[in-house]
Amino acid sequence: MKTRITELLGISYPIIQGGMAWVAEHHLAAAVSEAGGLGLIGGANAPGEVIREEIRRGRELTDKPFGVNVMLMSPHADDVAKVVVEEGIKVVTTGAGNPEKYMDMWKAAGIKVIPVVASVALARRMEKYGADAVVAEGCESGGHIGEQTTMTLVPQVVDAVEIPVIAAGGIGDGRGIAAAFMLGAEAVQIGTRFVVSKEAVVHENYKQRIIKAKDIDSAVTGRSHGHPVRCLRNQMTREYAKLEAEGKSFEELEYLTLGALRRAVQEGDVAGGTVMAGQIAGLISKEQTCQEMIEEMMAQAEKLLG
Ligand code: TUI
Repeated sequence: MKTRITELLGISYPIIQGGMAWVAEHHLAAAVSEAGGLGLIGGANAPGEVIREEIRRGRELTDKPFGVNVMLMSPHADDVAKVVVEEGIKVVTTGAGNPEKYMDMWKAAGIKVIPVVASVALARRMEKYGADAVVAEGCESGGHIGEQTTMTLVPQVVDAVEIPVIAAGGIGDGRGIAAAFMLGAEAVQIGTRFVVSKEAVVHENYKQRIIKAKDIDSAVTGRSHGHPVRCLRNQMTREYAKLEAEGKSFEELEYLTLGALRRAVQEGDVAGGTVMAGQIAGLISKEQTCQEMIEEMMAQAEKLLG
């Protein structure tokens, strides 16, 4: 399946891995790139020097290129934006904001820039500013989300821009990939399924929580403050929702969740921590290597697309 995205990124399969906070570290990024997709190191809230080290460790595991996701709400976004240039990274995706102020610097360094967008307006703006492609991410995704679903967002973005579109949100198997292609996407971004990959350095409790999840197990918190985040329902989401309903400030709620994602991913506290995952968690039933996942998904998608 050759598309403008496989050509642009020099990858064998039109699959990129989501830049998931705490999960998308160098082992996962290297494994996805080795398997023929594009792996990504998630900048999340980490300082620039931590990401520099992650990039260098990733390079010890693979000769294939991988990218970095710059999380624009991070207090360290400026530093991470510079580190990717200094380290010679060739593909950057961005999330949770507008990356305009970094675009000239990245383009001058020959970096392919692929902003994640949740609206047609931002997709158009990114094209105008020189983006090479966009990821159109629907609210089926885990983590920080927009309002549009993948089914509605992807075709509207495809019609609005000339650059290639990568679909994200709710895609976890070959049927999802085929559906995304029918909507006009030229690649997909997959997050939740890769969390349960053998190579992901994620606590077994977190992986099992995703594997056991049912269709309706996720909840969105933070809508009242304009920062909606999708996670699997637990003691943390219930407490957050209760305090949000009581009108607690964004700052007070941030304090509650500080460190909660790391606690879930690294220590396995899936009751009191934050378990970010998309709605497709209900479909995911087993741990596999990244290569097994990618080959299985591509075989199914190719059969469906004929
Ligand atoms: O960025 C994501 N997903 C994320 S980031 C993240 S780390 C985090 N943790 C706790 C709270 C907040 C963040 C976890 N998951 N996806 C890409 C994405 N970007 N989805 C939606 C957007 C988005 C939303 C609004 C992008 C731009 C935007 O508006 C920008 C503007 O200025 O118009």
